[in-house]
Amino acid sequence: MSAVFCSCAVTGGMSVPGQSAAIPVTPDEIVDSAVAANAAGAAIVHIHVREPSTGKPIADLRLFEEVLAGIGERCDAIVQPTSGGGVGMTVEERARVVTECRPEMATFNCGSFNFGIFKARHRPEMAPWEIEYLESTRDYIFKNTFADMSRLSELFREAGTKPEYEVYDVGHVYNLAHLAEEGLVDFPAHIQFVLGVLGANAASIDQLVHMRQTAERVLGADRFTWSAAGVGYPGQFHLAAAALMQGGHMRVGLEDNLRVTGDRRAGSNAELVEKAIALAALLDREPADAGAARGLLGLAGA
Ligand code: KMH
Ligand code: ZN
Repeated sequence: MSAVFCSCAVTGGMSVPGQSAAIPVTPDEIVDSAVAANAAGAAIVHIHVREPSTGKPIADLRLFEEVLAGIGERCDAIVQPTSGGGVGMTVEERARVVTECRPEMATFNCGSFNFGIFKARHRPEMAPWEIEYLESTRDYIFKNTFADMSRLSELFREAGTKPEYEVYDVGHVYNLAHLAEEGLVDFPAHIQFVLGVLGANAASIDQLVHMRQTAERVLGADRFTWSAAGVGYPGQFHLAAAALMQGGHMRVGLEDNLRVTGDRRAGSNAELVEKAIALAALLDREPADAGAARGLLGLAGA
């Protein structure tokens, strides 16, 4: 059985708390949820922070420090903060968690694109700012220009942080190849194929295969590890299963999807991780703990 690691995207920056009461908001809630996800089998916990009083995604360094330290005290998960952030944040704000906290890993977004979350249902429990946040994405571009990516590459290197390259569409693979040509990528790299965002590629098996094969062709098959993250339901589990079948790793979590089954909303991140880990066992893949995942990723703490 080949080893597979599971990431859990715990809270997110492109969702609002009124979408589900299960989304953790305060630092304590985010820490508890991440620790429980790790206990359920997630080797990596992907972290955003939110303003505690409202749940609005923000890039506050003190909150990141509190959450990263809180998780580190209670489990040995690979704690992977975002450098993607959320609506309205500048790239400088987004990068500060990397430069100041120097995490062993962080996300690195591989291109600019429309990122629409305005189709999320308006629920009675949403505050006015949440509806505005969702609606504002009709006119929102997730900005990751070549200048941003070059600068971020340098900052990641200076911090000693391994990037997880977030690739949402096939053109982003070519952006990553360009960064490699410029000498800005350290190999082996780690790619997260994030499929299902409105504005980028679809969460379908054929697109995952196409993007993986393209990455193998332009970067070299033995030069990267990869994982798949499907946004929405059933995309999250369809892509986890497809990744398991193709030798990749998987990401689940409330950042990307709020349902465990078609008729049941998730009560926690741990529930989503449990389902992904069960799929791994059914498909003869051995779940890796954080230590084993560090080895697979070539992280220093392995
Ligand atoms: N929210 C996502 C679809 C990041 O945080 O850098 C992708 C993501 C990016 O997780
Ligand atoms: Zn994220």
